[in-house]
Amino acid sequence: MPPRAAPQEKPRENQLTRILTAAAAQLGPIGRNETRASAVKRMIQMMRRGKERGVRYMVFPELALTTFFPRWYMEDWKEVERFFERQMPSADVLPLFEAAREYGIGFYLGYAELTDDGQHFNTSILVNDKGRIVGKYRKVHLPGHSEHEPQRPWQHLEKRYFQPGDLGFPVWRSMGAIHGMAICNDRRWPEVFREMSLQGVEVVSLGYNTPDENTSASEPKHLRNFHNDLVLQAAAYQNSCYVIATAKAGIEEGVGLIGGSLIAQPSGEIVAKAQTLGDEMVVADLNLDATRMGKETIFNFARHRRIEHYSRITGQTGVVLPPEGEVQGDPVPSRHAPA
Ligand code: ING
Repeated sequence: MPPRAAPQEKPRENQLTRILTAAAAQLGPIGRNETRASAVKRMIQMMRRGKERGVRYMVFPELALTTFFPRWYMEDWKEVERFFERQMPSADVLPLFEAAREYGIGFYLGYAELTDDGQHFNTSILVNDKGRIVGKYRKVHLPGHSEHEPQRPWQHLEKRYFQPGDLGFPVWRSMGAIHGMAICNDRRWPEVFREMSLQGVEVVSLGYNTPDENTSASEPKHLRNFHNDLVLQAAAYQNSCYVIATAKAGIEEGVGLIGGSLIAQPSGEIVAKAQTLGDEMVVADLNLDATRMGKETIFNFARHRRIEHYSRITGQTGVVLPPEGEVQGDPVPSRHAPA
C-alpha cells in the first residue's frame, strides 16, 4: 500500500488573509448655511480617529458637503447651483484629499456635480489611500418628483435637480479589493448590485440621505429603518460582497433623516451598525476572501444563472399585465368513471 500523502494543509477558517479595515463614516445633520469647510473639517476629524483605529478606507454619505437641498423647491437655478461642485476637489475639499494621503486612508464621497457642459448629477467618487480619484459614479435611480408639490411637508426634488446617471455601474481594483459604488435610492434596486457582482465586486460603498417619514403615502415610520437593513443585507448575500452604507442622519433643517449606517458581510449578516444619529464611525475588518465561498458555490453565476429566461429585466421598463379573464385550467380525470 503506497504511503498516503500528507493531507494538504487547508487554510484555517479564521486565517486572516486579505483584510481591508473599513468604516462607514456617518455624518449628523449639515445645516443649509453650514460651509463646505465645516463639513470637511468634521470628516477629517473622523479620518484622524480612523487612523488611530487602523482604518484604511472610509465611506462618507450621499451629498456629504451640503445639506440635502432637494427637500426645498427653488425656482432660481442660481440658488440651486450653490449646492453643486464645479470642480473636485475644490479648494474647500482639498484638505480631505490631503488628509487621505497623509493618513493613508481612501474614501467614498458623495456630492452634487455640475459638469463643464452644465449637466447636474448626484455623484460619488472613490479616492484611494494616496488621495487620487480612481472612480466616479452618478446616481441612476432618482426618487421623488420633479414638480413642486406644496401639499407635502417637505419636497423630494431629485428628479428636478439631477439627471439620471450616465456612467452605469463600473467597478475598480483599488486598495487590494474590487470596489463598486451606488447612491441612496439605488440600494432599493437589486439590478444595481447584480450589475456590479457580474463584474466580481467585493465591496459596494454607498451613502444615503433617507427621510424618516414617507411623504408620498402613509407608512409606519419604523419601516424606513427595516427597509434599509433589508435591502442592504439582501444585496450583500445575493451578490456575495461586503456593503458599506453610510447615512447623513439626524434632524436636518427640521426634517428627520434615518441613521442606521452599517457594514454587511457576504453572509448577509450585519457586522457593525451605527448607534447614534450624529457623526459616528462604524468600523469593521473586511475579510475580502469571505466573498469567495458565495461566488464559487451558491452564487456561482456562470454555473447557475439562466439568462435565457431573464429578458424582461432589461427589455421591459414597467409592468405588462397578463390578459384579462381567469385562467380556466385543464380538467383533471374524475375519480369515478362516468355512470
Ligand atoms: N432618499 C430616499 C431613499 O431612497 C426614498 C428616498 C425613501 C425613496 C424611501 C423611497 C422610499 O432612501 C434618497 N436620497 O434617495
